[in-house]
Amino acid sequence: MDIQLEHFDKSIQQDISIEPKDWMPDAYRKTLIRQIGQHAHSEVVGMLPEGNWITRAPSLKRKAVLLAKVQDEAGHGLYLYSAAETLGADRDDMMDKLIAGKMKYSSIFNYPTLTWADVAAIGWLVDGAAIVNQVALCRTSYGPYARAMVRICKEESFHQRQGFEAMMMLANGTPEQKQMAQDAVNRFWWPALMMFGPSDDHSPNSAQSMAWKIKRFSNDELRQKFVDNTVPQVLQIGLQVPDPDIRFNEETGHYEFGEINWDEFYAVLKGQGPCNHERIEARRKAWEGGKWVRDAAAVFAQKQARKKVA
Ligand code: FAQ
Repeated sequence: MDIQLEHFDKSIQQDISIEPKDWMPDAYRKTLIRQIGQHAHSEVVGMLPEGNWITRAPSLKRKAVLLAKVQDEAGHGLYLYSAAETLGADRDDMMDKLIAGKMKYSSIFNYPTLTWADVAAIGWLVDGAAIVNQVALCRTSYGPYARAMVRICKEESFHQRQGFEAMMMLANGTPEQKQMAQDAVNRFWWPALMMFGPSDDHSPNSAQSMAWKIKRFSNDELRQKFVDNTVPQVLQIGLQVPDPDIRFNEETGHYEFGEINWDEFYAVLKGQGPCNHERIEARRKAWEGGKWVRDAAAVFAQKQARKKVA
């Protein structure tokens, strides 16, 4: 066996993290660029549905919290683009691919935020789902990705708590507010379950990613963990899970849940979700509109580098 491959396999087996300068199989590098790139795009596209409510937040406190949260998501995008760059990915190329529809981002951000309760639902359910996935990624085999996840998870837990608190306030408010909260849960529950990806028997990348310890748990395992964590929270604030099949199984200690609408999931992935076009258009405008800033920053960096040499 090739000595480099043998060393890589041994590191994976022994849980020694793979670092940017280490030799790694091309397919491992490619998978990581795909996953980290998609993850970075999700963080940045994910700013759009909530950003939509910054000017309409119901109080100064909610506005300040939302502003901080949306800024955090931009920061997460930056760590993740940097992590992808350590693998040789080029940021301009990743952006071009996102805008051309050649790179994915999380399906969840193709749904609109129709009311303030939807913003609470994103914090609570979407960040809640993201944390379940990302806590597992803190032990992913590629060092820079794992380290980025540690910091991101700390911030995501604040996001989840603020979303839960905002939703709890609505659920305990007037009958109209409670209904608004329930409607938001109805809209976001199933798309949040879809965030974990296709079921294990339809997930083409899982087996190899698990073998490389990029993924530590399967899509279905993480989805189940999210359901088990979240159903009691829904019930605690007096709302209902919009799934007639939800039921606690005393024997397994897990909640059983109904069938996900996979046709909807794949349609969203193909660009047919309610906001796919709008999201990509917003990113295209921001990318093109920000060109002069990137150009100016590049010239400044060159000048600074020349000064150092001189
Ligand atoms: N949406 O074989 P698998 C956040 C794709 S962060 C779109 O199972 P894999 C923070 C998948 O890429 C949310 N595409 O793939 C926040 C693959 O595409 P391919 C993002 C999806 O990679 C909160 C194909 O389907 N988090 O929310 C989705 O082994 C609030 C086949 O799937 C991450 O990205 C989907 N839901 O497992 C921000 C976490 N699911 O091969 C703002 C890191 C699957 O055609 C506000 N990523 N696909 O290129 C992962 O853990 C994995 O990539 C999975 C998918 C689990 C998402």
